[in-house]
Amino acid sequence: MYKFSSLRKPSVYFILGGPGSGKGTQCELLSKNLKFVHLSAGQLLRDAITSNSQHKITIENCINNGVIVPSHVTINLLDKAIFDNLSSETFLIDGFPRNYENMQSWIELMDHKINFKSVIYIHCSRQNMILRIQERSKTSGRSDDNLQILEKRFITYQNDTQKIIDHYRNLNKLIEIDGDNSINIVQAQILELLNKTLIHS
Ligand code: UP5
Ligand code: MG
Repeated sequence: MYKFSSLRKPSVYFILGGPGSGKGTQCELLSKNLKFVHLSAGQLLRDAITSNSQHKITIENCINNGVIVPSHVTINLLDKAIFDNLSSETFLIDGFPRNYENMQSWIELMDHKINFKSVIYIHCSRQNMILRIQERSKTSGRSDDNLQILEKRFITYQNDTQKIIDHYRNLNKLIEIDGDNSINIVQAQILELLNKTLIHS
């Protein structure tokens, strides 16, 4: 049973950007500053591997090849994470949708249940993204934090995810942020632009 049926639909922002652009870092800060709930699609998939989900092998293969997990798997995890969590009305979905299949399936399965707000796009130079992932790889324990898989993640990002970013830009639903700045400056820019869009919405 849909828990929000008699209440307002949960609001959703998508956060997109390349590997290491700062999506997770900024979402964590936003969740503290604005009391939004941060849902990292990538982390939900990594958790599904750890908990031996029926899709474990599929997810592992995709992550270790830098390609995108079939939409029904990711959307099922996101759906549960949103509707099992009644602590907030606003969710930041980090790292999704990454391709047209993700976006179309989301529209089909989820759009009627949520209130889509906009996409926060953190753009960042490739050089900075590589440096950050290299640094993070020392402690992250992530199987995809190595140069070989990182290259594949960049290819997927360029071939698939950039088109989704362009799509939302054309719809005038994209909040663009310069992710090459320091963590605090990036956060301040996001907060400023979110405030503007909230005032005008
Ligand atoms: N850092 C962050 N911001 C900084 C700044 N402004 N200045 C200096 N340093 C900064 O940041 C990375 C590192 O940089 C951190 O050490 C941070 O301190 C520092 P982080 O915030 O973690 O960057 P993020 O953009 O979140 O990078 P991440 O590697 O998580 O992005 P990816 O998009 O590559 O990874 P994700 O976890 O989203 O997906 C992993 C894989 O899961 C995908 O490749 C794919 O196979 C699969 N996936 C799907 O199939 N479908 C999905 O919907 C989602 C994922
Ligand atoms: Mg992340």
